[in-house]
Amino acid sequence: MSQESDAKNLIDAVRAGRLDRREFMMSALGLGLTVGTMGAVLQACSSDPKPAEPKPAGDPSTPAPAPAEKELGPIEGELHIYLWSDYIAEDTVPNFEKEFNCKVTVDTYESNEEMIAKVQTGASGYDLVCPSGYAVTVLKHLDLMEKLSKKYLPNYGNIAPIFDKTVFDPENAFTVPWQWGITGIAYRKDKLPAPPDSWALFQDPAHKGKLTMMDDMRDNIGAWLKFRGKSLNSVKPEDLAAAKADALLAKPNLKSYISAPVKAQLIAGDVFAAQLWNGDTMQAKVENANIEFAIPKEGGAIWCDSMVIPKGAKNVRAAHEFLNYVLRPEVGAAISTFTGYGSPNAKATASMPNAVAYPSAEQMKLLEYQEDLGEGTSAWDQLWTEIKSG
Ligand code: N2P
Repeated sequence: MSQESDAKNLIDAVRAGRLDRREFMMSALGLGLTVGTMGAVLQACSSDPKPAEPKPAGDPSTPAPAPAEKELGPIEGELHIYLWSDYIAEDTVPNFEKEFNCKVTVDTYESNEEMIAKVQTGASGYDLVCPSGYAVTVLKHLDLMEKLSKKYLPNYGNIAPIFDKTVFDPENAFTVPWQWGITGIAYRKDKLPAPPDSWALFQDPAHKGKLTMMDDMRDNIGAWLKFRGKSLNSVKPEDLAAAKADALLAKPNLKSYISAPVKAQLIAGDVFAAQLWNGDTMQAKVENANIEFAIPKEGGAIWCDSMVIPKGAKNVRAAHEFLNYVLRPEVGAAISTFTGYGSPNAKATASMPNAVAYPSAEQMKLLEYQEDLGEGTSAWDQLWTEIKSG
């Protein structure tokens, strides 16, 4: 390596806070850099413009300064995102790459549990992941998230009040809300005699082999709990036993347990009705106008997914830049226009002619937010294994 690139690496390390001045001098000497080069490097670092600091207190009208936030280095050249499938507009990443000169990879998953398992290894290599609310709580208990440095997120204020300081992140310390949505039934109106109004549809042998339910423990068992008038967050053994019996009653009618990828089968007409999320249903409807969405009379789930930075992420500044970028109204609007979900970004929603409206108080009576099951999680895991193998 040339002295120049050695010096550049060192500048990056000092700026990113990975090296203090003493460590810098030691490394520089070890690399055989000349005193002149070392001086130039230090000068370059000290003349690096720093992001604005919060205003000092003193003026009684000035709010108290926010607690010190982590100073981040310059934007890295890469960013690795782990996201639900079909959950971002086609131009979101290419436009970011161009503007920020940062190469982005996006891998996809189909359930929170799949994502958590990967993050839990501690070596996922991802800089951003997108848990649902209850999964944020799980990641928090496992201490698997980095705190956000808000000074790099000036667009955070675009978040709508209802998604600001959520129950799963009351201080807005870890999450940037991404999309919200509802779990219900996607169906082909040209294949069913009437719009489905109950989860009982999946227990009706009339449509055997043409039905699917989600390969997602929380949504699947949650639906059967709602079916019997129970909370979809219940951990009571008797509620779970009833949910298992209902799930097993439906199982012979199901073509498979499948989540977002069922869209292709709905479009083709191989599946007449599928437990699915509203936004993915809308994506399928773009391809086939016979596809509709219904919320069963017994109710369904409502959720909000957020972006978070997993502990140990390598490209933390790039992650912040990406989050601040998607918080721009036009970028947020493009994402929700593609996904068919609701945007938690008030300015994005205001700019969209066909934005998904947040449910009214009346509609909310049918819906319930998913919460962390705490110690009940292992009973659910066990039940889900029994249902799938039963
Ligand atoms: C993926 C939508 C995922 C939403 N297409 C699940 N919370």
